[in-house]
Amino acid sequence: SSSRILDPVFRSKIMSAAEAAALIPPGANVGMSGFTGAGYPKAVPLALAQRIEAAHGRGEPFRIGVWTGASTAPELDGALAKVDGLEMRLPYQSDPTCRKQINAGTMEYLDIHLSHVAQFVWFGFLGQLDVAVVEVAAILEDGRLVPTNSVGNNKTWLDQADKVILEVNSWANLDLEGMHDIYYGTRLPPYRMPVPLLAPGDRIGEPYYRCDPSKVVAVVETDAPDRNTAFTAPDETSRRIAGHILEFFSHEIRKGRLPAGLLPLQSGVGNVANAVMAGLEDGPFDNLAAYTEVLQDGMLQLVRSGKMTLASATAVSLSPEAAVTFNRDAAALKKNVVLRPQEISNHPEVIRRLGIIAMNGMIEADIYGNVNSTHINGSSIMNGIGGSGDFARNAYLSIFMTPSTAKGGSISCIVPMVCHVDHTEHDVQVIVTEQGLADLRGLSPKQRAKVVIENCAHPDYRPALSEYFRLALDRSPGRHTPHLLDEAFRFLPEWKARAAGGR
Ligand code: 0RQ
Repeated sequence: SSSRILDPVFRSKIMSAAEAAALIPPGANVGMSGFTGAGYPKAVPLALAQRIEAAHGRGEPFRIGVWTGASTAPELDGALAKVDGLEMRLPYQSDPTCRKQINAGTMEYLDIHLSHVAQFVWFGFLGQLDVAVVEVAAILEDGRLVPTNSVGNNKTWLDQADKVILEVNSWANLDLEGMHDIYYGTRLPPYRMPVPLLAPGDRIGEPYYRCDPSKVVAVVETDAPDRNTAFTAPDETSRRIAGHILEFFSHEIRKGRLPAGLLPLQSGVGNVANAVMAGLEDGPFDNLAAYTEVLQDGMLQLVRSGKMTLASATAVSLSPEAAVTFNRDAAALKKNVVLRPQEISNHPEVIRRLGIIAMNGMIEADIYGNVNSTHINGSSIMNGIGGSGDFARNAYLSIFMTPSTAKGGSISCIVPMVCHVDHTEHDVQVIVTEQGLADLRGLSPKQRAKVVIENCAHPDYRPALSEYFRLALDRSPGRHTPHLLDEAFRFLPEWKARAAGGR
């Protein structure tokens, strides 16, 4: 694979992953590539984990801060968490070992909007970035870098870090060259200019990262596939949620509020999102486009079948099989797929201009339309807000979806009051469960409560929710958003346990 490292300056820095990891000191802030299971460094984090473990074995403290695009893979987050090497992690993550440590209070976690990360680093809000560890597909003669399957914050890491470690992964198809659009027009306030992107497929930057060669301290060669999680086939619940959404789209077209080819779609990851994509495959809508964060299996299928003509994202998030075929077919796919930095894929200005239809999963919603995407019982993190806030706040239509119950029906995902708010009632227009769809546009809080309970709550929980709402209407000191604060959380499992025990 050294044939992929054409610049002699970079060639002279080739070394092993262990030698490269030795250049990362304790306490460093390290910006790593990686967005979902795509484009993360495959070798240096593992070597660093070994180094940390050895240091801990000698009784020496060794932890680092890790900044990424979003979630990564077990070889990065998992490996570093298992050796207790993470002092601070940002932004979105979904690794089970990290989750355990964060919720035990032993790892700090900063969950910020994905579009904010790069600018926060440029603003100096997050402190100094010491090292960047970034995967690329090739280094050209003039030192420009060909990105792999995710862009994330890589441009910012390469620009901002004091030291740069590159991993050149020969698994990545060289045909990826030309798929990416790296925007170098960002300036800091007050000198910012409009982001000149008027359609999802517009290319406003360059296909390569730039990197000052004098900062490069190591180049490591790898040959390893991305590791994404597999999808299960859409189940009945997901298919019903997808069905309600597709019916809603048709209704909106009839009302003249959506064009026949819809508007550019954003869709989160997970089985419900994938079921919506599968539904679109068989649906009546053509010439679809996506302006989204991740390109998942269902969306790739829409591109392959010609139903979707353009998909813009910051990363691919494909099952292992789809990742292999995406890599294989990169030459053909780059006509229809653009990968961009996450501050552009999730840019509020662009999302507002293009009129995105945002579809995201959630943990729970309350009867007034506030949405919790991140917390269990108000205090434990599940994953993080990811890009859901970037899209929901600025979308043409902001849709949140969930099964009506969780944990085998023992928890209602429609509650009187969410125990943690990620998306306020002001940012949520549509709530969907397998029971039905609540269109909250133009409704007051009291009107919203009625439709959410009637259309979205599971029949087992509808009477209790209606009763809560009735009592709140009767007894709440204010009648705009009626609430009984000492009653609102009685849906929580703890409350139920207390109630069962005869409180
Ligand atoms: O846990 O598997 O242990 O049972 O939460 O829930 O129903 O499998 O749904 O995979 O779509 O995840 C909000 C977490 C939904 C996700 C969330 C439990 C449930 C299960 C997962 P188990 P499901 P999904 C842009 C968009 C934020 C980021 C985002 C997410 C687990 O969508 O992280 O939107 N979103 N990014 O049992 C207790 C409840 C529960 C509950 C669900 N009410 N109480 N547990 N669960 N509801 C894309 C990116 O940013 C990459």
